[in-house]
Amino acid sequence: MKIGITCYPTYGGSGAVATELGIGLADRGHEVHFISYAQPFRLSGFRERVYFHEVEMERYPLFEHPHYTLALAAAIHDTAVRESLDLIHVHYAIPHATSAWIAREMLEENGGAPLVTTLHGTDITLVGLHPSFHPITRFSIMRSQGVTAVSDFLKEVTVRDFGVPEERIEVIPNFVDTELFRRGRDPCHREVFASADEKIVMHVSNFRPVKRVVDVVEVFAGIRGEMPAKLVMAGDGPDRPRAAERARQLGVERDVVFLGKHGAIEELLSCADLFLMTSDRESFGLAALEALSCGVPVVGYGVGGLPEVVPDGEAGLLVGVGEVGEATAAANDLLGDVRLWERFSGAARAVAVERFGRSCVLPRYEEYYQAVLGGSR
Ligand code: GMT
Repeated sequence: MKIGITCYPTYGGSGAVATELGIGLADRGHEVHFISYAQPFRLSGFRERVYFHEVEMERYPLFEHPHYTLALAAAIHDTAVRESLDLIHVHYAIPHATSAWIAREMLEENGGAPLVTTLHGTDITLVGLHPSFHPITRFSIMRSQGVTAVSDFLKEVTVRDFGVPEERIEVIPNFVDTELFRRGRDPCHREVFASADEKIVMHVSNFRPVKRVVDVVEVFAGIRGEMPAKLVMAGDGPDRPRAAERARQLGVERDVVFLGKHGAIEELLSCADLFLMTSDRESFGLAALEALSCGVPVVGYGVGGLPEVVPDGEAGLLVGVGEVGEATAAANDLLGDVRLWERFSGAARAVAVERFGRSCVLPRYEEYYQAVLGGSR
């Protein structure tokens, strides 16, 4: 198949999944055309059958705001015609599904490649819910020939809040490259962050308010009170200064490293002892899955789709939102008991390999594409 993929190219789960999907499809013989305003952050080096089309943005003094939605529609249309795309797959509904719908309307005369929209999270649970965006988000979803959601939770919320018929949404979970994300890989930077007797606690996110990164620091301070440990914070975003300030207030700033955005998270996760995810909403939690794949148990808030990814009491321990004390106790239990940690670590890896491995999930997309192309969706 010739597949066009549109996603956000910046650091974030939806862009990561879309890119890994495109790479995986190309490895399986498909031709993949990424269409976005910048090269997706996980797309590096030359890859056979993978192409990138940058969306051109015309600047004109009359336009106070750049018209990305239109520019993207034009780029999708252009790519679909030039490359004879069989299918267009957009990740994150806003504005990608709308741009792709416009492109398809223009394509009618050229045969019209069907559109698949994958819902990822805040496109449904936050941004799309805003009254000004709700109707156009629903419209764009309904006009997609195929719709997938990354978790049962996200499907349920889409049915409930957007009135999309249940049978229109296929749940295809996110996946992880379990060969890349694995324990003990080389290089691994354990000794850079911690001495042999110290535990490494890790958090990876875009530091937006939804991630509650101050809670991460508070849980870590509770761990640090019990044992030698370091907290590695990877990523960047608006709440980083608040997290740094909280670390200072709690007297743990010397044990907390803020790395900023990092292009090779697998080199960090592969030597972590515990992953913290304290989001107040999370439709899936890709970073948690990548941690599991590295045999790193997860402690976090059991909201949204996270319990579908992290089996509570098996590969991680999940508590209620804002229950910092409970999360701290859970983290200390896991880190303070080697046997328990090893059991959880083994289960974490098994969950990632058996349920969310690339080779399990990629064929589901291929089958779904075939169903959409065959008109049975
Ligand atoms: O929805 C967002 O906040 C952005 C999005 C992204 O691009 O990172 O994250 C969502 O999609 C990820 C990939 O499917 C999921 O792992 C995240 O759980 C989800 N974020 C939220 O639901 C907050």
